[in-house]
Amino acid sequence: MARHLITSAIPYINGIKHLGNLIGSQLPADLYARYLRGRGHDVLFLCATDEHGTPAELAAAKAGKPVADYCAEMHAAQAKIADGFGLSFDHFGRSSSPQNHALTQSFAGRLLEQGLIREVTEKMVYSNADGRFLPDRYIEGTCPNCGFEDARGDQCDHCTKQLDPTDLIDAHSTISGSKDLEVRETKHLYLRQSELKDKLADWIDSKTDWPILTTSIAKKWLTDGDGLQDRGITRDLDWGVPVKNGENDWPGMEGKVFYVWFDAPIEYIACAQEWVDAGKGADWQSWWRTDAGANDVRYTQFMGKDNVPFHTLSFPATIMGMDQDWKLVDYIKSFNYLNYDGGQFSTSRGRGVFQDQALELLPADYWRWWLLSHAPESSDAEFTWEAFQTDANKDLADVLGNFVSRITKFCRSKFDETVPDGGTYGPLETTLIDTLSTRLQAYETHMDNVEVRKAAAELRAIWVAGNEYLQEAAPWSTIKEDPAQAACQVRIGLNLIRLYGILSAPFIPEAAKTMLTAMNTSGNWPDDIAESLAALPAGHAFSVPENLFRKITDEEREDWAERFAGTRD
Ligand code: B3M
Ligand code: ZN
Repeated sequence: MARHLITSAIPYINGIKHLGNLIGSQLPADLYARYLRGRGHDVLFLCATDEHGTPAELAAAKAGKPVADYCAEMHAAQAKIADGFGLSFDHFGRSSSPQNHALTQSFAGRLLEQGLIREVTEKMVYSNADGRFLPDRYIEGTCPNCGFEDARGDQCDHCTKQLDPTDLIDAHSTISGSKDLEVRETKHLYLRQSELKDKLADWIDSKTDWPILTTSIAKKWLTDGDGLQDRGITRDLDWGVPVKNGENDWPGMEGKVFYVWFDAPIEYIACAQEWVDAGKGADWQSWWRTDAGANDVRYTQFMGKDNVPFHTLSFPATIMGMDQDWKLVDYIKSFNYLNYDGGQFSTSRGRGVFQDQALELLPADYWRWWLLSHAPESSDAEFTWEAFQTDANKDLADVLGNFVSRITKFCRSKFDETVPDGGTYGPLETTLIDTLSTRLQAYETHMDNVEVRKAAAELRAIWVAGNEYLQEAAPWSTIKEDPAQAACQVRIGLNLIRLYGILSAPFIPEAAKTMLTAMNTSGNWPDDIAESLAALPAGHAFSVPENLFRKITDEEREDWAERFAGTRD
C-alpha cells in the first residue's frame, strides 16, 4: 500500500464554473483518487476554493454582498456541485481559512529570513473616490495614440499600444467611473525567485516522466526568463491574507494583503490542516513534511495548462526557498482546454453548459464519462451536443447498460434472481479470460500513468468484450439444448457485472454502485480475472437493477443545444 497526496487546482470563488473547468482539473483528479483508493492505497485528495484577489471583491460588489458573506455562500454552492458530480475530496477547504492565513504569513516570514524577499517602492494609480489603488485593468480612458475611448491602463485593445495608466486621456476608474485619480507611491514585497533559477531548472530537467504539456510550458518560462523574474507577492487590497511576518506586523505593509497567487497554492497545505481540524484526519505533517514521513508520499497535482507556470515555477520556488523539509510535487498532470460547440465556453457571455445546469439535465455519470473519455490531454477538445448524445448513448446505454439489463433479466426469467449453477468453461470462456486479463493490465497501466483517455478507451473495450462474449455464447439459444451450459454463461455474465462495477467506479461511481448493489456484493480490485469471474458463486442472490442509463433523445439534444448557445442572464 502506497500513500498518495492528490490536489486539484483550486477554483476561483467568483461564480459557478462551466464544464471546461471540471475536466481541466477536478474531475481527472477525482478519477485518479478513486482509482488509487480502489486499489487499496492510502489517498489524501484535497481541493478548496480560491477566495482572494480582485475578482472575488468585484463579484461580491456585483452581488451586493460583503465579500466574506459572498465567499461563504459561493463556497457552499461550489461544494454542493462538487458533491453532485461525485468529487470525492477528503476535504474541500477555503483559501480564506484561518489555517491558510497563518501558514501564508509564516511562509512569508521564513522567506524573509532566508533573504528571499525584497521591498520595492512603486508608483500606482490611487482612486480617491474608491479609496483604493487601481490595478491597470481597472483604469480606462482614451488612447493617446489612436483615440479609442475604452483603452485600458496597460494597453489599447484597438491599436495594441502598450500604455501606462498615466498616458490615458480622461482616465477613470472602472469601478466607480470617478476621474479623481492620482499617482501615489506604494511599497510592495517581491519574492526573489530569480535566485532559485538554477535549482528549479535542474528540478524540472529531472522530471523526464512528466507530460510534455507540463514540461514544455515550464521550460519555455524558464528559458524566456519572464517566469522567473522576481515576483510581486503583495497587493493594495482589503480582502486577502494581511501581510505579516509570521505573527508579527510587517512595518510599512499595513493595510496590504498577499497576492492571491501567493496564498492559493499554500492552501494545498493549509487544506490538509483544515482536514485535520475538521476531525477527518489524524495528522497533516506526514503528508506534507519530509521530516515527518512525507518522503513516502507520492504527490500528484492536476490543473489546466494556464496554471502550469505557477505550479512548476512559482510555488516550487516558494517551497524550495523555505528550505524546511516541505514536500515538493512529484507529478504534474496538466490539461488543454475544452471548447464548446465551435467556440469557447464563456463565463461572461453564458456560453456553454455550467456545472449546476449540467446536473439538472442528467445524472453526473453521463458528464463524467463523456468528459473523461474526451479529456483534452494531447490537444484541446471540443464538446458538441451531437458527440455527447452519440457517445453517451452508445457507450453507456447500448454497451454497458444493455449488457447489465439483458443478463440480469434473462437470469431472472430462466433461473430466478440467484446465480445459477452448472456447466464448464470452453474456448469462449478461455478467450474472454485472456482478453480481459490483457485489457485489465492495460487499463491499470493507463490509470497509473494518468492517461485518462487511454484508460477510458480500455474500460470501454472491457465492456465491449463482455457484450461480445454474451453475443457469441448466446445463453438464450444455449438454454434450449444445454441448460447447464447456459447457466455457466449467465453466471459469467453476472460476475462480469460485478467486475464492471469495480473497474468502472472511478469513471461512473453512481452506476458502479448500482451494479454492485444489484449484485449484492462490494468487491475488491481484481488480481486475477479467472478468479473474479467466479467471485459470485452459484446460489448467490442478486436483484435486477433499474435501467442504468436511459438514452438522450434527439429532442433533448436540440433543446439543449439551443438553450446553452449563449447568454446566461
Ligand atoms: N484559481 C485558477 C483557476 O481556477 C486558480 C487556480 C489556483 S491553484 C493554486 O483556474
Ligand atoms: Zn489606441
